[in-house]
Amino acid sequence: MFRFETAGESHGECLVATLTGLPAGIPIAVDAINHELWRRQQGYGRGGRMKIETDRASVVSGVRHGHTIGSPIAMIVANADWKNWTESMPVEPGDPAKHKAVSRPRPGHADLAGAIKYNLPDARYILERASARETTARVAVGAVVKQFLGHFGIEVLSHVIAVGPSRLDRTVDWNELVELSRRPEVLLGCVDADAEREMKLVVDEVYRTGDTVGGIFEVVAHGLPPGLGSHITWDSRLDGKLAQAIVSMQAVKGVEVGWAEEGSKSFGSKVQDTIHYDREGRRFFRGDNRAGGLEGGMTNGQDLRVRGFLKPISTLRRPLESVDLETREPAKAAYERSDVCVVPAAGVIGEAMVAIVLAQAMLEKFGGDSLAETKRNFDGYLAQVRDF
Ligand code: EPS
Repeated sequence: MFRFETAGESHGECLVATLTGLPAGIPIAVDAINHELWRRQQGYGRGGRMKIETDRASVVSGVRHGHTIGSPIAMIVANADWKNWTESMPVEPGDPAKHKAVSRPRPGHADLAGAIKYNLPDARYILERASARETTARVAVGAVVKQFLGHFGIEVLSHVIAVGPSRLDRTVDWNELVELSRRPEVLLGCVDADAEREMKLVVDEVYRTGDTVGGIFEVVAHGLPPGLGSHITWDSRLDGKLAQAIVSMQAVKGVEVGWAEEGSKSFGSKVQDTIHYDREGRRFFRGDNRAGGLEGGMTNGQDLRVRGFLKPISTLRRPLESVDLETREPAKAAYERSDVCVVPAAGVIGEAMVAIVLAQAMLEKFGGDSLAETKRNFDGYLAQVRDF
């Protein structure tokens, strides 16, 4: 069975990822993993931590001589900041005077709910794991999985649609996303230069005012066969799995598949994608893609389009009202440092999550212990689809 797990604290020694169930024989380039980690670190609005870290994956299991061997893949990404935290977060008891306890929980963060739930008076133990630093490990897993999907002609990319109130109001096509992904510098991850300039002004304003800002990213998967996922049970529907994957991301409060919000305000005749047939190419196609590539919980062969809605990050330079856990007196929430805008990075994390869900769906449908076996099953299915 295909599954992955992550471990690690934001200021601990390292982040850890394990990935089990990928077939043997998939060529894996570590450079490609590191490139995805680099992409996650980019974007206008990042905080001081990104200047400390240059995330790089060390693959310690499951890949030998440049390809997967079927055994669990394990990866480690070292935290460069760890050297500054060895006395504050030692594994041994250490000196309590040097621990950096957090007693003023941040509104919007996991701090308070987690401290109560785990019965820990120091919210440090909660925020260390709740931090979006954890997504480094998800992106490493996603980068491996993308290399698997690439063998089936499936690619996954993202872009930013909105930063706060500033929004790009047009559909973006696949080629624009490919071009965007090749830019050597990432500003706000928007394909449109004018819209990106507006978004930058919003980020400048929140820098000035000590605030933070959220936004919307869109993940697009290209080259999918029809029929991944299923309509038959609630938990085999691909839209539900994608929704969980996206909303599981730190700060994401909502998800949209295709035209969800627009569709809810419109009429059936304006929303459904009409069906057509190309006799020469022997394939069905749609008049539009408002369904976002999913109908009845299954891919329909169009590009998959999933959006994530990010609330603003909860660590504010001008902290909000909170309560001190020790004294129970009103106090300003804790602040160390923070990003003010992470929407482009969230897009990269969203790509990883979508790639993981798609790989799981591919392996459920096509199985295979080796890439050759999975490919044979996949090609057989494509031939069946052509002959349908
Ligand atoms: C992050 C690393 C963290 C934060 C951010 C994301 O590093 P630090 O806490 O040392 O500044 O910058 O995490 C949060 C937004 C959060 O709320 O904890 C990263 O690697 O993406």
